[in-house]
Amino acid sequence: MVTTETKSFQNYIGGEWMDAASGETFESTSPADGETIGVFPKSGADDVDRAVEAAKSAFEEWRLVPAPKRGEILFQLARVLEREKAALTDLMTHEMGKVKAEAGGDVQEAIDITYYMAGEGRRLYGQTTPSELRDKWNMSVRQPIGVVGAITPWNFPIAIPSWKMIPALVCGNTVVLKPARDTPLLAERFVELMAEAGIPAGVVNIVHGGGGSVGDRLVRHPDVRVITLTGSRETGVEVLKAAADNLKHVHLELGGKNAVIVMDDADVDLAVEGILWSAFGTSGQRCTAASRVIAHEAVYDALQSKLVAAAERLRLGPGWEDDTDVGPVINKAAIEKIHSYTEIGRDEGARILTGGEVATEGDLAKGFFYRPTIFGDVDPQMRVAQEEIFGPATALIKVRDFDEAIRVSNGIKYGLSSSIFTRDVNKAFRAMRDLEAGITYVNAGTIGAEVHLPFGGTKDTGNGHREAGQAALDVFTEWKSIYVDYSGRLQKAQIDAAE
Ligand code: UN1
Repeated sequence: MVTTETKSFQNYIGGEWMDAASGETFESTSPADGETIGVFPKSGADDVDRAVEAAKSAFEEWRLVPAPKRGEILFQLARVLEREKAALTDLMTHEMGKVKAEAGGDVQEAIDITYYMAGEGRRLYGQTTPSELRDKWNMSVRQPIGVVGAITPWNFPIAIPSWKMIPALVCGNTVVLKPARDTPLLAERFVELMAEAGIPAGVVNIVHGGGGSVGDRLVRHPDVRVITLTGSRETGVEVLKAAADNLKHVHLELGGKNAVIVMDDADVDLAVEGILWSAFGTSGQRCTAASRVIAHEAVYDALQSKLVAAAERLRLGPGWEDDTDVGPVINKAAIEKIHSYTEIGRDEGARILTGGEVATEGDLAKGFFYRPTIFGDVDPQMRVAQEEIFGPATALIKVRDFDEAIRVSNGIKYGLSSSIFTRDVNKAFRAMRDLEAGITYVNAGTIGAEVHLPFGGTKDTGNGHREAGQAALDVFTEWKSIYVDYSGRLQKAQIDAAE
């Protein structure tokens, strides 16, 4: 699939493909073997301004296209994505690095949300409600907001742009997408397919480049009314501050430090499978990854030995090979950060039960491979138990009872995903109530959110919004309340009593 000769790609603005105004470029390379995937425009403020202008003028027409018609175009997009699933999956194993099954899942999430939101074109329900006065009609309707700036990460290079763009579009907004610099080709392909499916010129625009230039201008541009970002907590805070002067709507999806709780009555083998999948799937590069395991003391030793043995059986390799369990991490900075946490954990007194090193044998030396790492004897306050590592590493914490497990699980600044393995229905329901997180799994790991439920977190994971499901509509629409008086006289609410 990926070309042997380096291909150049462009921004898509107002229905036209074009280079950055500066003519500068950057390369996308594979984290698995360093292969060059393509050359992309390194854009700046001028390019963003042009894209926002295109999106702003396209909004005037797109907002008037009947929502069911917008939905029909999205149904077509879903079919195009299905047709391209295998190609996008293969490209993802090369450009982002995740393994084939997970890359297919990433594309499938985009297909799922596209079908789901396309159907929303025939719903987008508002409310009607009686008036307190006679001969008066009250209703509320959702209205599009305008230009949406979508800033997306590399870890779900198709799924996350889809969660942001597709609901924005069905609601009648237009979009400027700034994809992650590590996965520009996947984003570019996605936008190409959107154009093929019939999304009109200017309704979707893509501007490649860095956060400091493209992202910052998007966030500050007065004509961008909504910013939706998935990224780090630090970036989220910066974006929120930068958007404050223009009182923009800001939707933030930030970090996680998610825990799996394993109680003394749990099916330990099932828990091991769930932890392995949640901690080392996508090489731990999910905001929903299980980077902590909180085990009841009665099962701690058994869980630890089974988990370590299972982690050591995982095969590292390029994502496109069928027998690979764990792919590379995204880039050099990532592998350095992950390894620095191994050092931090060691210094803090955690035991490195397995992993803790860069994998370099054979062809692995060409990419950024880190051995699945398990820290043992971890104290809940250690940095490896508090900070997001975003790599294949998880910290084992021993607790005495259920209450302590909940306390430790909640004892972090983030609140994205959470999980408990137990056969006790009472404990399961208490956990569902008391875990401070946007997502709780019972007898499953911390990953695997489905697109028709709200996705997002509490505390420092975000700013109170959710994407996916019906909740996403609240990010991309503004409520309007409409009162129609057909009495033929002036009636005053709160003052005139209806007889
Ligand atoms: C993310 O890591 O940013 O539940 C999103 C999951 C996926 C989405 C993860 N469906 O892990």
